[in-house]
Amino acid sequence: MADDAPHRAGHVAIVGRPSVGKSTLLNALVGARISITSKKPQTTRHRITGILTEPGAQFVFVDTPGFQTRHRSRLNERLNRTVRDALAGVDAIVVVTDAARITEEDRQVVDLLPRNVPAIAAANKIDALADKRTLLPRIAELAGLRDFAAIVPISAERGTDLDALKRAIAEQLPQGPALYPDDDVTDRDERFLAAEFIREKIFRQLGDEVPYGTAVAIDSFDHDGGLRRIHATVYVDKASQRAILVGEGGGRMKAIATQARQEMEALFGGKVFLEVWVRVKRGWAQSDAMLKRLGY
Ligand SMILES: Nc1nc2c(ncn2[C@@H]2O[C@H](COP(=O)(O)OP(=O)(O)OP(=O)(O)O)[C@@H](O)[C@H]2O)c(=O)[nH]1
Ligand SMILES: [Mg+2]
Repeated sequence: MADDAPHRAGHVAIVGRPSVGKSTLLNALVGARISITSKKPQTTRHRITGILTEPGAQFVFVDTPGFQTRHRSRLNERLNRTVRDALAGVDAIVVVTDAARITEEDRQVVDLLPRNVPAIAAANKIDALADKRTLLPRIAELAGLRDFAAIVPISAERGTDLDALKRAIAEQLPQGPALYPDDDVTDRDERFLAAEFIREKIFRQLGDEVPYGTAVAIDSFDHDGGLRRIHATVYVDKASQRAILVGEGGGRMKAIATQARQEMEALFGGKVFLEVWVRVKRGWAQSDAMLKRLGY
């Protein structure tokens, strides 16, 4: 952008089916690990903003849960509603897909988007393509789904062509002053981020079943000089999940808590004391009261 170009600022929703790399992209764009990521689908359960301030523009990116249509549960209905709500009032939308294939779920996500908001397609994970020539038919396929303002192949993990993506987004943002102070990176507080880091380590360290049966609540978060004292509870659905999560002699939970604490200390910039309890709460994912308490 030329020096005399008008300043732009706006909200940009990042949407897509589960596991395409939305949260990895948010973190790469913002340059900080604020949104948790893992190989497992539906890692993200909340709307999270990541703020990027550049000389000519401020981007307020909104990460969302993977929109999914296959498994029905009360939690999934809420996740999908979170995606729909996040789309309201944004200035632009980035639809993330996997550069290797366009699926029926991708089509359903595109169909969900408001017509009057400009959308940009980001075909992610180009680093994983064995043959780059397969990109062209994918781009043609994407172009058939909607009148995208731009289609940009990227690798969120490697940071490839994120500048091109940012330029394409900036063109769609309204002119106006910054919306947040220029050193803000997210609208979420440390309490929220602490719970998310615990959930990330559970998603990364455990097999397929247990992570989906868990939710994390922060019971207390106190400042004691430079030390943060955090007490958290991990809710699980069944006693068998509790046993797996706690591990022999409490070893598994200890490892999860240690990794989560290190992540918190890096982001918060200070020492953390973390104590985590595991409690069985049958049917928490089907209970409106519990879901509300957990912030879903
Ligand atoms: N090879 C490759 N892998 C990537 C890239 N971006 C993300 N991934 C991987 O894809 C997996 C899913 O990434 P996430 O960022 O958690 O995906 P998401 O779309 O936020 O997933 P949900 O929140 O579950 O919907 C992780 O294992 C990432 O490391 C990329 O550019 N290349
Ligand atoms: Mg995510």
